[in-house]
Amino acid sequence: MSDRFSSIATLLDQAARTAVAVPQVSTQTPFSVEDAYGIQARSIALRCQRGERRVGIKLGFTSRAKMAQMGVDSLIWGWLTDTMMQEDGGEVALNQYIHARAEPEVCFLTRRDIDRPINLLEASSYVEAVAPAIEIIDSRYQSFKFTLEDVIADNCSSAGLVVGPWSSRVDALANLGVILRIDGRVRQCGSTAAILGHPLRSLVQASHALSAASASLPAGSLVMAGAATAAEALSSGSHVSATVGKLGTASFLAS
Ligand code: OOG
Ligand code: MG
Repeated sequence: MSDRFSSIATLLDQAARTAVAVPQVSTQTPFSVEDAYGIQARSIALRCQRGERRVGIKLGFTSRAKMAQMGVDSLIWGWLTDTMMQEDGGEVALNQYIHARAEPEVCFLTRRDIDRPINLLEASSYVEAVAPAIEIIDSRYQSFKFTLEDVIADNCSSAGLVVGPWSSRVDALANLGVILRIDGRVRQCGSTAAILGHPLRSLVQASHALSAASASLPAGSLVMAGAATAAEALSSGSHVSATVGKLGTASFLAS
């Protein structure tokens, strides 16, 4: 990787570690989507060198609500690491983030290695369990503004995740109501059908993205399917919950 891209990876990694935003990069130094994934890989390698462990991947922009909110209309993916995981029902300190937002998601726990492109018919056989989840996103760019290339380089704003109770009801995922509440008030609502028509399609897309990147995901990994609604900004003292139909609720207290 060129020095130029490697220094962008270091810049973004540092912004995440110090919780200090940086200006958008692609406006100064244009780069391609392929380069952006290279920068992302480099920044994840920096995390792993510090002892972080990959626990899965996340999909982004799998719903129209998210595409419209951020003005980006291509599916993206990034890595999740162990230090991003937050306890369900616990406290999440906001000072580790720059300008964190929360969004309601569905999380898959994989049953088999994902090491080739899979199709929708076989997707459920790759799932051990599903859970309602909240993704905490935190763009490392000032004002949460980015291009497609910028956000991919920034590991797709991955910052935290709260995974609710696991269930084996993979067959019940179609068209479940999704509600994001802050302090008990409904702030966003939608349906699991907003996620590419069915959240299992995110798993299919994940397998294709991994294979295009010559990467694979071991059994026992997490796959976040992408938000069904727009994200909401967080402030300390807020109690945040996401309910996904009969799958139940994931929650945390922002402190
Ligand atoms: C990019 C991440 C998008 C989703 O679920 O669509 C995403 C962002 O909005 O900052 O995580
Ligand atoms: Mg998300």
